[in-house]
Amino acid sequence: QPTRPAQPAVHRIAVIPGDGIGREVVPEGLRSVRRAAEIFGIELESEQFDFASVDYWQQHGTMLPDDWFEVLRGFDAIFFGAVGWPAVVPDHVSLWGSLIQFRRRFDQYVNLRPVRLLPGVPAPLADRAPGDIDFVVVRENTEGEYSSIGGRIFDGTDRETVVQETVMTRTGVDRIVDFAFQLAQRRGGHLTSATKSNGISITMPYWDERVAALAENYPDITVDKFHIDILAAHFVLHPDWFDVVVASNLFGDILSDLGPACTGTIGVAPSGNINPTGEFPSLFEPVHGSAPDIAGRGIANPIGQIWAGSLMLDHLGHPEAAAAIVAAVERVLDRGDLRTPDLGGTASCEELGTAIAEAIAK
Ligand code: GGG
Repeated sequence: QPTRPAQPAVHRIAVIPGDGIGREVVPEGLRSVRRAAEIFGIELESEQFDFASVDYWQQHGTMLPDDWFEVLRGFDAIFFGAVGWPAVVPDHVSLWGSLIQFRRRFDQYVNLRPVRLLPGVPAPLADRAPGDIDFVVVRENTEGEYSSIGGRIFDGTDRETVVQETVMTRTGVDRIVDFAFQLAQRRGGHLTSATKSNGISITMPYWDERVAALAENYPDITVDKFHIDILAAHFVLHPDWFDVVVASNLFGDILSDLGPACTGTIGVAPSGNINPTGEFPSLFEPVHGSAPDIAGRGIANPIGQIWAGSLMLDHLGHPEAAAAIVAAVERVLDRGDLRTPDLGGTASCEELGTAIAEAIAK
């Protein structure tokens, strides 16, 4: 992996709640991060920003201020909630105007999305035992199918035509696949690649070719590949097969919602948008979006955001504090008395968040 500079004594965190349930889960994530910092003697400073939200867009006509890059690059990490409020701004405008800018300008080319079946999840939601499902989706985060290259012509006629290009560069593919191989080496020694080279006849065969080329550097890793359609089926039927799954931007996005759904709810899933060199801040968020359907009701599951806080502390060089947060999540869920509605309970976001923060211990 690229070498990261030594971590500073005081970590500066930029907090961006964003939209919808992002504003409800971010305070709960921070509650656990601050509690873990207190227990483990970690010094944190945070500053909250109102941009990258639809409210900001309504006031300024843009998602971000002109100087966002200079402002945010001074932080050690970004703690992000969710973006999107389609009743006011089309989703592609809010996403491309905020999160995608962060990922690209800060070269957060790794999107790390762990999937783990947590204890205490009701059986009908996830018909497996903890330990059966434990893998990581490594999503390419700066190119691929997320591209703004294309266009539309003959608008409003029966010849209306739209075209959008997928972009894969050798640097972009090699660095994410190499990251995934190294992660597989530190975990179970098994890498799965998501492809669709039978139907997508230029970029996906190239992806497969680069995976095969890099595999030669890792003779100890077992590599398999599946077309995305059957891979999705295997996620549902055999989630225990997987250890590290590497995928392009779009396939990784889909798989990293499907994986946690197989563990009962996507409400628990975290996401680390990592700049492995440390030249720029990395960004930590839940996998879920702003969920306008439940926003404002105080019932969102805060675990995805809390677990994202654990990933952030790990990235900042505090693995014990990170592990203590995940252990607290597991303890509280295992008790079974506090669950948000997505987990079949009636607890509020704040009740579950408070209980988890209080359960963090050395
Ligand atoms: N917390 C993540 C979030 O707000 N996601 C909104 C979304 O649509 N994300 C798409 C993506 O991650 O590419």
